Amino acid sequence: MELQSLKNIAKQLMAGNKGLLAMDESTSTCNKRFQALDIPQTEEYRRKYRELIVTTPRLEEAISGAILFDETIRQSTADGKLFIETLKEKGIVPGIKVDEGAIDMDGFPDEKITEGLDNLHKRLTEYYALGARFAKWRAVITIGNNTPTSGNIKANAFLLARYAIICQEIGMVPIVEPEVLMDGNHSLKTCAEVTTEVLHTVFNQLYQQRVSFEGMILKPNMIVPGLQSPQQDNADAVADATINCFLRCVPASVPGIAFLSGGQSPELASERLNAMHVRFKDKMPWALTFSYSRAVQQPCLEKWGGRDENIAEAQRLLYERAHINTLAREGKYTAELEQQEI
Ligand code: 5MM
Repeated sequence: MELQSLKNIAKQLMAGNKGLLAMDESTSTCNKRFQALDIPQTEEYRRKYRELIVTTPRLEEAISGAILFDETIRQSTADGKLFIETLKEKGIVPGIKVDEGAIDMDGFPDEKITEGLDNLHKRLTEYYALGARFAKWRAVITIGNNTPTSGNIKANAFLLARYAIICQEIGMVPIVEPEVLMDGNHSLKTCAEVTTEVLHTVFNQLYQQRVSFEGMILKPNMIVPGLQSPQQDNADAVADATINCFLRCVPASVPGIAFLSGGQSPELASERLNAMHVRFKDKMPWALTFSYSRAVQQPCLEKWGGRDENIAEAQRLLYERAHINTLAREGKYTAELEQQEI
């Protein structure tokens, strides 16, 4: 492992005011999103949609890295250029989702465990040869009456750490994504307590498995109340809870933190990222940005709807949402931006 080259990749991913674009929906997740909009759930339509994304004009002004899925990394534009080549030409670093999804965890009712460690070294070696320079693995933690259990948190953290050290050995920056889900009626305080426990456990496991913190990126949830909670705290409260938790749990040697959106609306995901930068300017040791899927893609996907005649406007909406998040990363987001056409 060349630590300096991992650091360079991480630096490129966290550069300036840019963020990451998660376009790594597995076939079943992508089909679910297509089905909701009556878009045909075929490989060709998934390809068309990913072509729309990677060929979006000016995407590279807002996006530093794009996370692909196994099907997507092998696909090409209609005129035969591999998506990965299109991204590289734009200066966007290609990445790859390598977990194989979260399944029910045997012995732990209502909890999930992520699969994908088998043959991971071999799979990563192939992805590296294809041009991917970072990877992503998502663990899912559920807040419920009796969850999460420490057994579930530890098992997920161990897998994240094994995945991360394998990536680093191959020369790829691991994005470590422990997601505490927003589902439930729990409070902001409960989300903070659970996220704190999860992050401490994950960083302990990363340390045990000899992962270099300097050569990784954390992709966490924001600390938010459950979607069904009667008390929906404002962006300042979310910002304070989130960054105070990270200041306690995330080592300063980690170069970057890039949030998932987790089902927040595009507007809330931008407003909350912005509040963190406004309230903690110069107080954070790591770069802090976005790695959204739904909160960047949703308006674009809805506009496209599977129709060629909508591609240009859908691409404009994708760029607009990515651009708004670069402003949030600078603490320059305002609600008025949502009314303007960018
Ligand atoms: C949490 O999901 C990740 C971030 O997306 P959001 O910003 O929409 O929350 C995302 O990268 C996710 O890991 C991929 O979409 C793959 O998910 P599946 O469920 O298909 O494995």
